Amino acid sequence: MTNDSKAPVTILGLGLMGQALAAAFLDNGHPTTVWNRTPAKAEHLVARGARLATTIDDAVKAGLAIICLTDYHAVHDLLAPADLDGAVLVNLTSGTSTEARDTARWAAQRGARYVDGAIMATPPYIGTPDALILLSGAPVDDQLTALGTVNHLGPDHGLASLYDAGGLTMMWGILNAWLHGTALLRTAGVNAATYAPFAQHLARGVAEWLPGYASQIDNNAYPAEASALETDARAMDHLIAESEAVGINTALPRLFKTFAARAISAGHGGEQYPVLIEEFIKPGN
Ligand code: FVH
Repeated sequence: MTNDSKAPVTILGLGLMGQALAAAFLDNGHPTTVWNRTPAKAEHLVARGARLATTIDDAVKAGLAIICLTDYHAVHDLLAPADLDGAVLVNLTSGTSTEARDTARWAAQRGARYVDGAIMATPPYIGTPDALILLSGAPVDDQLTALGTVNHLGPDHGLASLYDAGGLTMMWGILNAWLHGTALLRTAGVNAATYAPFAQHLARGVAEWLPGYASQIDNNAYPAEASALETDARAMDHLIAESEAVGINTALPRLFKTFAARAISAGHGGEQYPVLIEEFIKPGN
């Protein structure tokens, strides 16, 4: 049942994620319009009470226009022929901060309000508090709460994409480190399920360090309160040697050592680990 107090929304793009977005709005009583390049994907949503937009102009004018396509090229392909004057666009397609800022300018020139966003969840979590929806640009937060936990990051349209990228680097960094540890332990017959709780404990412990390390970075001061970078570098040599000795891949520990060696060469060997930010902010690899 639609609820007149709920903002009308349109979902443009009914892929795996778009389907979940539309279902969440329908579940929460929003008058929901849907559009997809392949109309057949809308059939079950129409059966649940969604309205199928006949044109793109109809779709973007039927309500808050939430776009969830493969990439920004698809977004521009889709919207280029549309009359966007007065439309409110919420683009939840993955992309870069440059694409977000460029699209915001492009939309404003066409008379549209533009919000850029990133979905930090997979489709099954949409509609639950675990689905973190990051937004940047014009505020529309209260109209999107049907999707999950909405976090508006500020007026810079590029912020949601940057946080998304920052989330991905954390995810893959943790997973790759865990996989390296799992490979080490497997050489001694310790299976992944046995090592995983230990790895989780370590990950939680390191996560506790982040606020203090962030303060060191923001203050540009890295007193070695726990250990100096040179101590870490020696342990990295040990990790490389161990990985070689047991016959597993050494690329990840060697990458750790590459960053540390550069910082030590720059004179930071006696400082705390976060001083490595000096290497991460340099372009190149
Ligand atoms: N699925 C996930 O778990 C992740 C979670 C994090 C955020 N991503 C991003 O969400 C965007 C959509 O992802 P998706 O999983 O829904 O992707 P698909 O199932 O492949 O659906 C793609 C839709 O895009 C439509 N489309 C593609 N190109 C065009 C175009 N040129 N013009 C119009 N529509 C286009 C496609 O239409 P169709 O093939 O059904 O006709 C789908 O509706 C994505 O940015 C993820 O990174 C999801």
